[in-house]
Amino acid sequence: MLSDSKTPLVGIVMGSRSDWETMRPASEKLDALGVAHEVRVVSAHRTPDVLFSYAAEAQSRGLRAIIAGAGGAAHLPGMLAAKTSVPVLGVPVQSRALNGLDSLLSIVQMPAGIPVATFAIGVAGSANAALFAASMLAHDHPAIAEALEAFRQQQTDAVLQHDDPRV
Ligand code: RP5
Repeated sequence: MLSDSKTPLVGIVMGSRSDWETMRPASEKLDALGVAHEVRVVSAHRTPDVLFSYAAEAQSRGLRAIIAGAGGAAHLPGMLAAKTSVPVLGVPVQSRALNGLDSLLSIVQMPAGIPVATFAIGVAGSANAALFAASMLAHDHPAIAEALEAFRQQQTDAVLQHDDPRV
């Protein structure tokens, strides 16, 4: 993808290709804000060795945040956080069987000492994880700070310009 061409600052990973529709808004938001990022499927259960090497190399490859989406027995964010001190932002995928409550509880209930910042279930959490990652980077990247401010202003303007819900 386009954003892979520059050294990625953010890694977006997910447990399965089936998580992509949930994680797509994270990638789109980072693209819109000009945040270089990569997107990979990394499964805690089906490719555990890839998970370990991804976490082990994250810091030295320049990643400053990892957005990790997973559903059901959602061990990916927690296991990444166990193996790297790069901040992990967990996104619970809305599972078919239990609507994502299983994912949320799997991700949010981390033991003290291994933090995962946990976001809302589904696409809102995915978009917000990207905005949060951009905020984390803004201090050291003025262009990202500017893009974030512009986004927030546009969002506010859009609400104010259409504040009558009947039209
Ligand atoms: C998790 O299992 C993935 O994150 C996904 O949300 C869920 C189901 O995966 P698939 O069976 O669709 O590959 O590991």
